[in-house]
This record gives sequence, C-alpha cells and structure tokens, in this order.
Amino acid sequence: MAQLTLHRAGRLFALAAALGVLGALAVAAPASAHNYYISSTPSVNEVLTSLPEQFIVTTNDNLLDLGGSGGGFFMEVKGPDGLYYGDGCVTVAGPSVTMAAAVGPPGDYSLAWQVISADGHTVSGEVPFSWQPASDSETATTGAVSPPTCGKDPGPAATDVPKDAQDAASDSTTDILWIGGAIAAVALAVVATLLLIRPKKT
Ligand SMILES: [Cu+2]
Repeated sequence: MAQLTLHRAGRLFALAAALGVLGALAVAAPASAHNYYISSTPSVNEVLTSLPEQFIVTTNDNLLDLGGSGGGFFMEVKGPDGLYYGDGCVTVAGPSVTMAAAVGPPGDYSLAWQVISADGHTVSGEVPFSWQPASDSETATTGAVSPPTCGKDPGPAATDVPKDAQDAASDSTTDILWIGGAIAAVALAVVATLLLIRPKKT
C-alpha cells in the first residue's frame, strides 16, 4: 500500500512537471517568433524610374494590428534633401504594411519601417532606394521637416524620447510579460494536475 502511494506520487509529480514544461513552452515559444522582412516595394537598392502606387513592406507572417488602429506601425520615406515624403498613413494587411507612395526630388532615399510582430514585439528596418524618374516634371511632392504622422499631432513624448530608447523599453516590457506568463502557466499546470488527481484517491 505504501509502495503504491509512493509510486502514484512519483507519477503525479512527473505529470505535473511535464504539464508545467508544456505550459512554459506554449507561452515562451511565440516570444522567439519575430516577423522578419521578406520583400518590399521598392526593393532594397532598387532604382525607381516610375512611382508605384504604394510603398509596401512584406514580412513572413501576419502582423499584430491591435484594434485595427495601426498603432506601433510606421513607414517613413526620407529624401536626398533630408525631408520626409508621404502622409504617414499606413495600412496593415496580413503580413504587409503599405503607404501611398510619394517622393520629392530625384536622388537617394530611405524607407524606414516599423511593424508589430505576431508575437507582440516591435520589428523595424530600412530599405535604401534611388529615385530616378524618366521625366523630371511628374510626381514630385513637398517634403516635411519631421516624419508625417497621418494627420495626428505627434506630441512632446514622441519627439523627446529617441526611437531606440522607445524600442528598448517596449521590448523589455513584453519580455517581462512573457516570463511572467510562463511562470503563471507552470503554477497553473501544477495546481490543475493536483486538483484533477485528488478525487482518484478515494
Ligand atoms: Cu519576438
């Protein structure tokens, strides 16, 4: 009898441990699944001679557009004159972000982008490209001194804190959440296992 109890206790412990590990993995695994850049319009180092309708950045997986507001997403087109082009209004569609294409004078441009990964992390990058229109009359628009924010007032917080610092802060916050979630999952799994097994002892 004592032997049986000991045996059962051992199995219980093993089961609880296994469930705990599974729970931790289920929570922790998405944290390593950052979306990554697949392709873009323009592509890296492309020489554009005519303007596409939209600038597009496509990642490997669906993006996380919480509430459909596009919060945390941006696309910034910086021209050879140091000015920003485009209205800053991004559309999130599956794995892609798009913004209506706009440029100024011919020259070297950079398309900076930021998206929220499927796992909630911020992912960003930059696509250098060149604008060499066939005819110089068409499509040139007026640049802005700071990146347009789709009609929204950027406010002091957005401009005072360097972008890198914001990224670092949001990254560590989500990491803490994931770790907390993993610990909670282990605790829940152990408690659930013990509760489930107890009636069998009667
Ligand atoms: Cu991630």
